[in-house]
Amino acid sequence: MLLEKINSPLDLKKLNIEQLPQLASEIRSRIIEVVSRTGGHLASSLGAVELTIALHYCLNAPYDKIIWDVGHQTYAHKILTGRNKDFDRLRQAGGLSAFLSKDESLYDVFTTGHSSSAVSLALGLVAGQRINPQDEPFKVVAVIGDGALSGGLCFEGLNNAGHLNEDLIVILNTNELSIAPNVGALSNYLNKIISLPIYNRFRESLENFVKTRLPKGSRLLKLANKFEEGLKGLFVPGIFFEELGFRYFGPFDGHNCEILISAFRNIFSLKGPRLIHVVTKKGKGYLPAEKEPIKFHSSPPFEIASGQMKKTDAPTYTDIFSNKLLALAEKNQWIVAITAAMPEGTGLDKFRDKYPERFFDVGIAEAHAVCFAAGLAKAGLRPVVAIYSTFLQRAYDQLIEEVALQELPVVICLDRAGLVSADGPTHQGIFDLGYLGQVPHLVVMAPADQEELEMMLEFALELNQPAALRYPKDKARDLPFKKDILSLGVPQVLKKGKDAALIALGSMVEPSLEASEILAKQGIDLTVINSRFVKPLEKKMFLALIQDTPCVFSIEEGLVRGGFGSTLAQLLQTKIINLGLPEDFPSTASRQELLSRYGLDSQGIAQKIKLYLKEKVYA
Ligand SMILES: Cc1ncc(C[n+]2csc(CCOP(=O)(O)OP(=O)(O)O)c2C)c(N)n1
Repeated sequence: MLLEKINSPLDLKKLNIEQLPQLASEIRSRIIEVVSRTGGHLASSLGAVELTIALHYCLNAPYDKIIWDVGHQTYAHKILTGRNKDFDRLRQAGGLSAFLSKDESLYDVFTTGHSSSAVSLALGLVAGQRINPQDEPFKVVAVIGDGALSGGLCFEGLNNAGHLNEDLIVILNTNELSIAPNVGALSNYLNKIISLPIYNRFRESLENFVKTRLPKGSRLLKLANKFEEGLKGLFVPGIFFEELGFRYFGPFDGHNCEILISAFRNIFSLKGPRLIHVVTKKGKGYLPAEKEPIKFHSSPPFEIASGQMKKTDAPTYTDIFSNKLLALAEKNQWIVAITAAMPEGTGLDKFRDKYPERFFDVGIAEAHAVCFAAGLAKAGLRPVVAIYSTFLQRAYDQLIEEVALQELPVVICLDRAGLVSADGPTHQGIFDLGYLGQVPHLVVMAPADQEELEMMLEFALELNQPAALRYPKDKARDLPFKKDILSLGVPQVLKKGKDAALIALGSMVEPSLEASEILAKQGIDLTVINSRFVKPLEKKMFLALIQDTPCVFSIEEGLVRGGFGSTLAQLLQTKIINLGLPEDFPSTASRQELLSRYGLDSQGIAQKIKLYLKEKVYA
């Protein structure tokens, strides 16, 4: 076994190039074995094994910096940079992070998880190095996928890099897929390049001819140079990147270490912005993932022999949203659905299959998704943008300026709101209550269970104003209380008690009801209120509900600071003890572990309330 001897990229460099295919195969087996138990981003990581080996073989990391976009393709990077032993505990509490973490390894330059930022980060490092030079300059390589390239941020970085003319190296790893099939004009363009590598050979011959055969300084050379430029436009595959100011190299076979290493050695020694295009296969080396790369993009645990995934059949909130939207779309032909590259994750795949002409996958372009939805709404449609809470952060400005300010009836459905399992700090949906709570004209709701989710989606689509609803990545609950008809800003009282009132939001309704049962056994009698709305809130109604209660608590699955409870306290001008999350980035763990860590499960809630009522201590 070669892998056993490798504890750092220095050990990797002791191998000769002929040994690298065997190492790649050992790394693949290790990745498949671990991810089959832990779940994780299998297909992208399998696709990037040789690329990772070649990069570490040619660079001097961590001195040289590799900036991986997103970080979901970095399992081989983790294994080669001293984390092979810990790799068994991938995505577990106290184990290795799902993406990259600056706190985990010196080889992870930034903590990342959101797409399309690598070029900007890398360019900042290069420009920074120019102003603050080191004794020995370090190389900076950004590794991006064709999916990342559909994000505007990536273009902004490339545009700026060409202009600054810095020594930046970008590796573009194309595999025709984002999570779902990659979309957009640029994706078509890249596919054309891949299918016609002859162009590149033509370009090389042309360059060689111009440089070697024509006398320096001659008119003929000048003419030929002009001619070469003109011809490039016709024949050079990466003309798009060349026009942006990059030298384009490729496409190279991204699964051939020898080719990659020879190309990297040559190209890394050049100057200026360079883009190296490598072509890989998602899921490479594991047949089930090669066949179904979308399913294996981020997979739950699976059986290695069959590729069968170990999934529970219980419907999730995503499933409930997905089915309800279909039912509503059947009755209302103006409903259209938009995703930013996550049709499966958001549950919009069913809508896509049934109403392809009313469905839009805009690529990893959240800002555009929300802006585009505003345009659709202005044209008389009822757009539903389904998006993960954490990724809506990318589109905050568009939500304010293009949706709310225009008072357009766009419905935003925030999946993965609250604490999320395994993906770690970059993917927590814990900021939305704060940032949505600030937006004028926006109605914000959080369902307590699946029936309420259905009611809220229907309600949002009937409103003639912007609306958002948030729900967690979890099994859908079916709580046994009869739901009142939804009315703007109006809460529902679920249980009356005399000792304290607990105003719960969305996912916190169930553990609050359970906590009230725990406390009832200890002689504490709680009122439990399901707020349903984050905003607007019917002030008089809330005041009436809590007027006879000596103590009031709020609870939310989000940051307390600037969140639901603190806003409620401000609105009611009364003291409310706010339970929720501290101002922090929750580290990797399962959702249940995180809820318990922050006292947001039934036991934790009961304990906190009891402590406060008995000793006036807020812990
Ligand atoms: C801002 C943002 N939106 C969505 C995602 C979810 N996401 C993670 S990886 C990925 C696809 C990336 O595709 P690509 O860059 O081509 O890499 P590949 O997986 O194909 O190697 C997406 C959409 C994300 N991480 N960040």
